[in-house]
Formats: sequence, structure tokens, C-alpha cells
Amino acid sequence: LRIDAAELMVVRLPLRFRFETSFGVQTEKVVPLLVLHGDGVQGLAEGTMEFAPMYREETIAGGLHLLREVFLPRVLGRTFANPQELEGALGGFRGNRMARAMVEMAAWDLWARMLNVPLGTLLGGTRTSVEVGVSLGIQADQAATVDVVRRHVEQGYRRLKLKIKPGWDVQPVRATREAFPDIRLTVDANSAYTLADSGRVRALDDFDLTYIEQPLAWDDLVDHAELQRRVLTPLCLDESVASAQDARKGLALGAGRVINVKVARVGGHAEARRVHDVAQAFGVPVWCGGMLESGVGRAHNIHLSTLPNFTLPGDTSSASRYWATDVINEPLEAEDGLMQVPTGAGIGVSLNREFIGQVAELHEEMRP
Ligand code: OSB
Ligand code: MG
Repeated sequence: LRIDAAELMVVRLPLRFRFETSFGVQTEKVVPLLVLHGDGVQGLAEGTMEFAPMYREETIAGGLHLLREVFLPRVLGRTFANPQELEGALGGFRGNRMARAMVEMAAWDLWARMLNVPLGTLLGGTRTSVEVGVSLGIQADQAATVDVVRRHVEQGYRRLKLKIKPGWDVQPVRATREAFPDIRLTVDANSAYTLADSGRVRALDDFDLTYIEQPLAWDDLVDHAELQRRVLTPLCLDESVASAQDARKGLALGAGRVINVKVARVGGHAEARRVHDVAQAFGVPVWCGGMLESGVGRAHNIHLSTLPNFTLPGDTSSASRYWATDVINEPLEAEDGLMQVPTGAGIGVSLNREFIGQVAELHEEMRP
């Protein structure tokens, strides 16, 4: 696994829907992309940090700085035995896992393309298609919520997740459950509650939710364990699991009974697989979360979701929901709630260089 050169790009894509969560409204996505070149192939990765540190602490500007000044200089011009050895070369650094994950994920794609196998197969996955759901932003009112749920139920999505916040939780959930008694329904609070709101969270026990995602602070496990003792519905940890060690501690404390695995949040595929394995050892199901990824991150997510303990539908819905034009050439479209896993080598998708050339705000090349 030789790393000869790297390309860093930043692309701004308009979102096809207004995405409101407990931390604000999003109408576009700024997508950092990394291409690693070596042995005549290219490995692709996408960064999931955002403009501002709203979801976790990382930002695009901070990530680009670290990639240029710290992480890429550690790998450029070097040869590694495998992606795990490359991960180790970045393993001494603290935090900033989304930025480190860009290098690690591009290396996995490069390695899988060199070996001419699909990434999912290389990671130990066996599925040829994965079950997917959708994550639906906060809507203007209950009627709009039921409406957007209906449209996505009709498209076949296998899990409907509603974003909630204090003051907008039981209302959309009750309206949705009354209209659709049988759907697999979940909610995501993105850390908007505190233990003082536990009565409000417990009120959600009446609606047969599969889980309640990240109700409490982004860096908390202890209060989640207390909240889990007070509510019947399983809690699902997202923001507050940044590593396999966090997963072990959270599950040992009883902080949740489901884990949302986001490959970039935990630092890459190797760590995502360790989170998957820890959860499996605890008898806890995982699913693959999304961060409104372009086709590059989406393809990575689909491959990761082929591992056996990804037994709940992921966020990896059709790319056409998000973008009029994607940064990759291939469509990634779910049918009847199933996303086919790309069968080509690596992540199995290729960059639409012409489109990227038109919309890139940054495109720079680095060599050793
Ligand atoms: O908490 O899962 C989340 C998007 C951005 C940041 C955090 C989250 C999300 C989503 C979107 O829920 C899922 C998707 O990619 O469709
Ligand atoms: Mg979440």
C-alpha cells in the first residue's frame, strides 16, 4: 500500500430538502474529498465534519489544516503493509477522528481496488444489499410531518426517523404513529435534552419506537445510563461514541441498547468494525448512520453496512433524495428500502471529475 500523492477538494452542493435538526437548519452541504494515489489506483474518501462544530467538535477548516500539515505528511511517500498499519501511523494523535478517517478510508478504498475486491468483502461483510431508512428533518407542523413520512413510506424505506427537540417531540411522533401504526419509527434528538427532561423523553415510551437516538449531551455516557433506567424504549448512542472504547464503556454502563456507527465519527473502517464487534459481544445491534454524504461517503457507508451485526436499517438512503447532481458517476438508489452494494473493486464508484471541476471551491495536490 504505497501512497504516492494526495488530492484535497472541497465541493459545495445544494441540498434538495431543507434539513432542520435541534441544532439548526441546513440547505447545502460543503463536502471535503480526499483522493489518495498509489500503485496506479486511486482511493476515495469524504469528510463528514461541518462548517461549525455543531454535531461534534470537528470543523472543515480545522480538518483541512490537520490533513495538510499533520496527517497527510505522515503517509505521503510511504509504503504500508495494509490499511491497519496506516491507521497506526495516525493512531498517536488525539481526537480529530473525522479528519484522520478521511486518510484511513481512502487507504481502504485504495487497498481494496489494488486487490480487486469490493470493500465490504475485504471488511468481512457478506450482504449484497443493505436495508435502508430515512432521516427526516423537523417539519413546520404535524400535517407536514405525516405528509413527508407518507412520501417516504411509499418509497419503501424500512425505517422512518424523525428529528425532535424539546417542544417538538411527542406531537410529531403521536401524529405519525396514529397515521402509520405499523412502521418502524425512531427519533433523533441530537443531544437537545438533559436529565431534567426525562419525563418528556419517557412520554415517548407510548409510541413503540425502535429507539430514541442521542437524547443527551454529545460527550455524555453517564447520564444516558441514568436516563435508560428511567425509560423503556432503547436509547441509541450516536454523538457520544467516538471509539470502540467509548462503545465498551457506554454498553457496560447501560447507556444505551443500540449503536449508530458512523465510520468517520469513530476514525475509519477499522475502528468502525471494532465498534461493531464490541456491540455484537454485548448482544447490541448496530446500524450505519449518515451525515448527508455525497456519493463517496455514501458508498463507504453501504460497504460497511454489509457486516453481520448491522441488523437495523441505516441512514443510507437514495443519493437522488439529496442532490440533483452527485460527485460520483454511478447512481446509488434504494428500491423497496434495499440498497444494492456496488460490485466493483473498492467502494465501486468513480468521481465525476467534470462536475467536480465545475463546482470545486478548492482543489490542491500534495506530494511527499
Ligand atoms: O444525527 O444522524 C445524525 C445529519 C447530519 C448530522 C447528524 C445526523 C444527520 C442525519 C442525517 O440524521 C442522516 C442522513 O445522512 O440522511
Ligand atoms: Mg444522530
